[in-house]
Amino acid sequence: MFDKILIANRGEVAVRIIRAAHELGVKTVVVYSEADRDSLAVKLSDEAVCIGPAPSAKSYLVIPNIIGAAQITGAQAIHPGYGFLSESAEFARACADNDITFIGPSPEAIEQLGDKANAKATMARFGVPTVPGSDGAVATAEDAARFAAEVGYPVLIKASAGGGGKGMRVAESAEELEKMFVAAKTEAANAFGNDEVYLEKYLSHPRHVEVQVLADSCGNAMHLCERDCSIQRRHQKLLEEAPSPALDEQTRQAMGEAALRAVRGVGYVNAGTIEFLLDTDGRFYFMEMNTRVQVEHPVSEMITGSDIIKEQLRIAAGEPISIAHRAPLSPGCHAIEFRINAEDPAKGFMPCPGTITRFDVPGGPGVRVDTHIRAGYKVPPTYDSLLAKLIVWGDTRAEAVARGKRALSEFVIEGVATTIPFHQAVLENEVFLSGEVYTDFIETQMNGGTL
Ligand code: MV4
Repeated sequence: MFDKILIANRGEVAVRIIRAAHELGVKTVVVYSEADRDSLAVKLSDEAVCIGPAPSAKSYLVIPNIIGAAQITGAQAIHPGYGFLSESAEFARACADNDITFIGPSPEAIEQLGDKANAKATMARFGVPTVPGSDGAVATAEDAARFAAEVGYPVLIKASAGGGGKGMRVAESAEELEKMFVAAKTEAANAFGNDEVYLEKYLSHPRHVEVQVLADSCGNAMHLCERDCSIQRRHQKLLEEAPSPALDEQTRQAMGEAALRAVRGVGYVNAGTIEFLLDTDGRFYFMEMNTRVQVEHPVSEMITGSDIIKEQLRIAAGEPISIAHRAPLSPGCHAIEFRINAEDPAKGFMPCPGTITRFDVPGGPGVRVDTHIRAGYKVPPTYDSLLAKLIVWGDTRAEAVARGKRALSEFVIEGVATTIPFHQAVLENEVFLSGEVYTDFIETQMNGGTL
């Protein structure tokens, strides 16, 4: 195991990684911007290095500053967390070039899976189900029209460099296709500097179900069941649960096996997530693979009794996954994560930076709070608005829901508006309680989130 690692992140995930490292007897260095000087991560870490001013383009995204901080402190490995440089092949390569272990997959894997058209074509070769479409980039509007005629309208044009919903266009008919093709290409060029697009049959009312995977360099690959992340607004997830209320045991097993074919096929090592769309007939299709640890990883930890961050450290150190002997895992309980953001649901989830004057966290059985916030904390306007993740679990979904209601009512945050009232409304919603949630749930069942 490493003696010392550096954490190239901030907020709750920096704290989460420090805790895992300390439990493994690994010392930590955290890098921080001037805005995060008084953060909990800086307080809990053995060492801390300031790497620049508040804007992330001048601190958390500056590769030479982070590599330099690792070198001067003697950190042997870097955990990138999520966001920032976590899916930068360039950063993973810079680590390798400086004899620092990147706690994540290889730069080649990040590159290969970061290109969505390529990732999809690769997965299809390994027998992972994919949405019918172009299975690779489409160069011209004529080619697009040919694929669209084959699979039938409506179709979705997606950017190869996209992901998370950016650069997508729906074409309802042949008449619309050329216009949407050009629009998607233009948007992709502007957003990503890469105008490559591919085409898929558009699925109506899908669910977003993703499988957490772990693979080590000793030949073990396993999955930690699935998460249902259908409750999103404008591609921002707000509530995630595990297992998915939409899967029967047979589909769960088939999805897990498909995820493992993907992992073994690409020779993937470390933690990752295979995203699937689940259609209304219970068929699932590969969407994207995320090559980082995700915000919602705790729900998988709670239903499988695992520690994904510790496993990431073991894997990066060349050790086997400690729970490999328990595979295949099945869900041991039901967990729900609520993202508590400094956002005002009444104002279209507008970010609300400001000073937290009171912060009383819930506790008791089946409750976990991952946060970097304390009373008196000033939420900077510079970064994402995630204040805390409330994770609850119980033997059944109903028990997890009851715990969620109880814990949300105990949670007191004053000084800024938060998403707590939104989550309380979700837990009273009959459609949510029935488990029939689709990616348009907030729009169609919750008035867009405006309470
Ligand atoms: C789709 C789709 C319907 N049909 N693909 C959105 C994010 C990106 N990763 C893929 N996305 C979608 N792809 C086909 N063929 C609908 C979506 C989609 C969506 C997916 C997951 C979660 C929320 C979503 C919200 C809108 C659209």
